Amino acid sequence: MKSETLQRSAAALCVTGDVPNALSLDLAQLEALPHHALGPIDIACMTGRPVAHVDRYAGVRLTDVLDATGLAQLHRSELKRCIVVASGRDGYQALFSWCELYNSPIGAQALILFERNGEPLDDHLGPLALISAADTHLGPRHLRHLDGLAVRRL
Ligand SMILES: Nc1nc2c(c(=O)[nH]1)N[C@H]1C(S)=C(S)[C@@H](COP(=O)(O)O)O[C@H]1N2
Ligand SMILES: [Mo]
Repeated sequence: MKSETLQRSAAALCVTGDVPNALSLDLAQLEALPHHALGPIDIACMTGRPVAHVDRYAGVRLTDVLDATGLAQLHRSELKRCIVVASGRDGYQALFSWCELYNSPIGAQALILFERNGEPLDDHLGPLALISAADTHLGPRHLRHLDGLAVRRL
């Protein structure tokens, strides 16, 4: 088996924290969720430094993955106090609030990515990455090597 194939099949995303059912999803389980695509987009750091131009990204909604943990069973008063911490293999973190994901235009464009221009993500980005494509500067929440989501109720 080629190493890229091996890495793709081993890709796992753990969803933990204050959720009714913690999950670990492999790539096949993620790919079974409804697919969403976006692009073309320009990714830039907060400083304005250009990072990348991407014609097409595809993946699944962060909210669809969170819903698979039964998150919606929490009472609304608790959900409004939840944040979602996405982490990369290097410890880099990107944060979302439940309100922005479920009650703002951010949610529809917050994707867990596994495909760029019709191909698996390259070694710099993946196997899994995350983007919040409705942000002003896309760099900070364009998280490479996504490996975990943790829900924290404040
Ligand atoms: N895993 C991970 N993803 C990350 C970062 C990081 O340090 N680690 N930095 C973020 C920031 S602030 C920017 S601007 C871009 C930089 O992209 P590059 O590392 O491809 O230049 O990646 C984002 N995603
Ligand atoms: Mo950045």
